[in-house]
Amino acid sequence: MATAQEVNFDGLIGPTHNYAGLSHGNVASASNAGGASNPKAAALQGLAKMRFMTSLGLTQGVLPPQQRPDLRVLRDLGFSGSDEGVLRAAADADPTLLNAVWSASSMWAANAATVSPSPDTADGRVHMTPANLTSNFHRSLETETATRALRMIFADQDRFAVHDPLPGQARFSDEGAANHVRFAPAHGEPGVELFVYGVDGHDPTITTRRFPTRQTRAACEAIARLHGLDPERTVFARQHPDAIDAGVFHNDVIATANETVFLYHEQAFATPRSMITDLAGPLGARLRCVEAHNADFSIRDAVTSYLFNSQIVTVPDGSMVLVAPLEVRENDAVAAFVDRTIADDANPIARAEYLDVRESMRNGGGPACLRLRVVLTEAERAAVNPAVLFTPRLDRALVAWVEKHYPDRLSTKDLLDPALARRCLDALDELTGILKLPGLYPFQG
Ligand code: SUG
Repeated sequence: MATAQEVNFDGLIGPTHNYAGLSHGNVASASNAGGASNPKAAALQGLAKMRFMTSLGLTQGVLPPQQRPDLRVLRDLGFSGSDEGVLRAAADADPTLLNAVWSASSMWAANAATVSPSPDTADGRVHMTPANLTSNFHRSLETETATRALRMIFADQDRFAVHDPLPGQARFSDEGAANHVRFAPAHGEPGVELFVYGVDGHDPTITTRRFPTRQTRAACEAIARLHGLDPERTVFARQHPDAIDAGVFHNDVIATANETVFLYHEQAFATPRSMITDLAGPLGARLRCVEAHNADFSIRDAVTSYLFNSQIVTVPDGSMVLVAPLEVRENDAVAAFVDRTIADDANPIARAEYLDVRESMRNGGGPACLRLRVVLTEAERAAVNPAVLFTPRLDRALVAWVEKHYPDRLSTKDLLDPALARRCLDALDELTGILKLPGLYPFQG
């Protein structure tokens, strides 16, 4: 068996984390809009999560936050004058523009890119396509720096191919790994990649009524082509429109997998039976489906608890651990389902662990949203920029950096403060020294 492991790269939660209600169709984002956030607590929760994952014996990486606030964007939109004047004028014209340039949304690294590991690709390299995130303005602003960061971290072009994002147009709307699931008997073996989309331009009659779809089939097909995937081992499936209308804005809110274990809700997909048949083609009897039924808990419970946004990970003794948000334990029906799943020997999930990522959860981001999975062989891992791999030393450096720079309260009126804006950029300048990503940010150019 090839020795490869899944490395999770978590988005470091930036100093401007706030609740702006920017994501229509994301129930948590809408319901917490305008509330005060705690960026320091958020970042420390994120670091505690990374620390916990390494305590399981796993390798953990860090992805840097974005340049926020990004006043360049406001200037590109015609606001001019001093920084203070630009912030004020944007707020007067359209507060959502101001919110967008302060958003710390790049913390949800599952949306940074789609990743195909080397056993799956025609040229034997790890392929990544940064997501264009065209569905939401604030998220579309992440693409440029995310691409640059991935190219700096995975710089060895003999081992890694970081593509350009797909064209930034609705036809190719792409939200990255949040709508992509990889199965394999073991991480290092050839896998089967499942691409999940909300809308198909060739069949637009099946669509949502309430909330927007975010991922197109055309985007999924383009990524599969770019990554050189074997069509026999690539499956495309449509999200159930009713699920999206219930708040399942990404597939990772309703389904997840690890190796051959597939955990999903019966209402996740438009045609679940044919999808399972397609997956079972190459995976055969090894596929272990853990299907939650409406009788277990409703789709609403799935959205509020974020069970499916847990990370299922294989730990060094070969067993699997479900790393879930605390909200799962607080929902009796969902918690009972987890207990039944653990007790059932038909799947290898041996235990559940619960993490507090509440600051992120209030914007609709659970444990799995915060991470980008990258399966790497030992040689590939050795080629990654080592300064972004989480060690006790990096942990200490990042905790000290957060304690030094982060506000412990942020509300809408703070977004008009040019001094806070400058402080955030000073913090990011220091961060590129810690993570050895010199010149990452446009303001450093
Ligand atoms: O795109 N929320 C993000 C949450 C992304 C979660 N990621 C995954 N499911 N993989 C989004 O909707 C809210 C920002 C705000 O409202 O302030 C936000 O962007």
